[in-house]
Amino acid sequence: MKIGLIGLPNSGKTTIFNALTKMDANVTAYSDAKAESNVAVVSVDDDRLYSLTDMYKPKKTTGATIEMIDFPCLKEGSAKNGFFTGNSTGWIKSTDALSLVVRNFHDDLAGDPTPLRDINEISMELLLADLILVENRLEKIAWFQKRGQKTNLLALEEKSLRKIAEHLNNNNPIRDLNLDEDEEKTIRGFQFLTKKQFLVILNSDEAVFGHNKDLITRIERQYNVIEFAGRFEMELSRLNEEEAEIFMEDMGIGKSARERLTQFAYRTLGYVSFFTVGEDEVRAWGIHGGDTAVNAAGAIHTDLARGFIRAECFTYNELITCGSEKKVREKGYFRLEGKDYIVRDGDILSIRFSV
Ligand SMILES: Nc1nc2c(ncn2[C@@H]2O[C@H](COP(=O)(O)OP(=O)(O)OP(=O)(O)O)[C@@H](O)[C@H]2O)c(=O)[nH]1
Ligand SMILES: [Mg+2]
Repeated sequence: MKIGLIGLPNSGKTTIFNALTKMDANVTAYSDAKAESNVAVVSVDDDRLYSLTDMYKPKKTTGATIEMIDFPCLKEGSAKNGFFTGNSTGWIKSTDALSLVVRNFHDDLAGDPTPLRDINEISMELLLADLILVENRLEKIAWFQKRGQKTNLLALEEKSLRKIAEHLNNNNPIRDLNLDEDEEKTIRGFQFLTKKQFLVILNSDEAVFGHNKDLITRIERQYNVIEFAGRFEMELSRLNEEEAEIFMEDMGIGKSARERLTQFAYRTLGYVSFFTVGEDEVRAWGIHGGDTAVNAAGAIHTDLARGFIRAECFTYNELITCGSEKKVREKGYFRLEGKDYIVRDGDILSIRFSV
């Protein structure tokens, strides 16, 4: 899973990136238009990994991961000015979800926070970027058709794009539009920005953190939202765990920024984790809810998907109830599943394959 942090200049994207990744990327009071993207992988906390590690005593334990990308600032009017066609485009397009960091603290230059206005502004930028893409493509299709290229595929693409254009013109993101399978197929290559899942991170000043219920309720009418005290949480991420816990308790923060974001992202993006276990490694893997055994195999390695024969499977809960893998077999919980088996959260898989 790849999540891109976007937001207006000085909204605290890099601060939050640092809090999440324990990195030390440059945080500045003034936006640097030439700044590069910061990229890091964060692991998803999962208590089940502790029990599995106890049981298998592997050489290493690896959590499921989420890749975080901190984009340089997004300037007003950036869709028109080509922000989404610049260096960042590839990165932004490759993400599964965009997380919009919204300033909810006073800034000497920009003044008091205007979170609702900021959310609206960026949403509009994203809609506009998609709309430009749609319109350019529609023009091109018209050009092809004028020259006698009239395939069914082109006609279907045109129909889908017109539907999308209308939807965008009514200020609605593409992720809310119902498209049938064929329509989905024709537009997949565009990687529209408003088709991506969208999470709002309200970045509150430590003084007001936890006191923004009304604001959060209003944002929630349209978006998934989570509140962080970015600057405070960046400081926390530099302390050792015990020290951090004391400060977190004081602030009424139950879990670390990383834990909250990864769990929130998992939930709202509909991800599930399965496990692979053994003496070498115990590992959690994140896949989309609804993914099949062969998708799961592919998450581990493309060879496993290509040569997939079957998946041997039992569940984490069965293992814990039985106390050992041997007992799981004795009790008959051990299953063999084919390609189309829908993997569930907590499945422990072993892929049989041949290439
Ligand atoms: N009070 C307060 N200030 C914050 C918070 N988060 C960030 N800041 C301050 O806001 C300024 C900008 O923070 P950055 O993290 O660099 O913001 P950014 O969105 O990455 O900025 P650009 O990449 O330049 O657009 C810095 O001076 C931060 O210390 C916060 O939660 N509370
Ligand atoms: Mg930054």
